[in-house]
Amino acid sequence: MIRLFVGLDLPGDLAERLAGLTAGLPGARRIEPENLHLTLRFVGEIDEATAADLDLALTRVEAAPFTLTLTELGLFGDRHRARTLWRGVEASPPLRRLAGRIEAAATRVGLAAETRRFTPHITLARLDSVRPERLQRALAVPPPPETLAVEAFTLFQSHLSPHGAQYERLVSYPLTA
Ligand code: 3AM
Repeated sequence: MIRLFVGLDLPGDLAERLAGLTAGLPGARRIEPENLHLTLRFVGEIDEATAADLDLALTRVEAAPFTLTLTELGLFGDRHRARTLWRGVEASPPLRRLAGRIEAAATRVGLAAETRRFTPHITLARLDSVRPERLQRALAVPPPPETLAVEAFTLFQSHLSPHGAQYERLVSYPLTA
């Protein structure tokens, strides 16, 4: 079995700048720059044969390159405990289209359809049950504008460990005009 997800890789300089946004935040366990990514489709544990089918289906996904705009900082969690700090990404039509085609590829190879709404984001830090109000001041400052030129998407393997997950880039699928 192999634990996979499909996402967008980030150029190293952008990843470094994004990682810098969470420096010094209370209770934040920062995601290392080399692990930063945007998840397009979480796959989870699948067998090697299905992984090979998924790889083939992903090579057949067609989409033109596009540019993404990064947006605000935000939190997942609830009113009492923030769990995840992220930088938002504009859910533009080309991004939704690409995610939709990847979803179609995933269901074609027999994976269960994703039922949750697509909320594109780049997770910057996991939070150890921080009260959201402790982060309000940091979140109120708009982060410097950033864009991301999307010229490929990536199949990642997620390696879980007590020290946090490591994400290995397995295959890059170029977008072509
Ligand atoms: O890209 P982010 O960091 O938001 O939380 C996991 C991570 O999200 C998420 O998939 C990304 C790559 O591991 N993830 C982990 N388990 C998941 C699950 N069961 C999941 N997403 C949906 N369902």
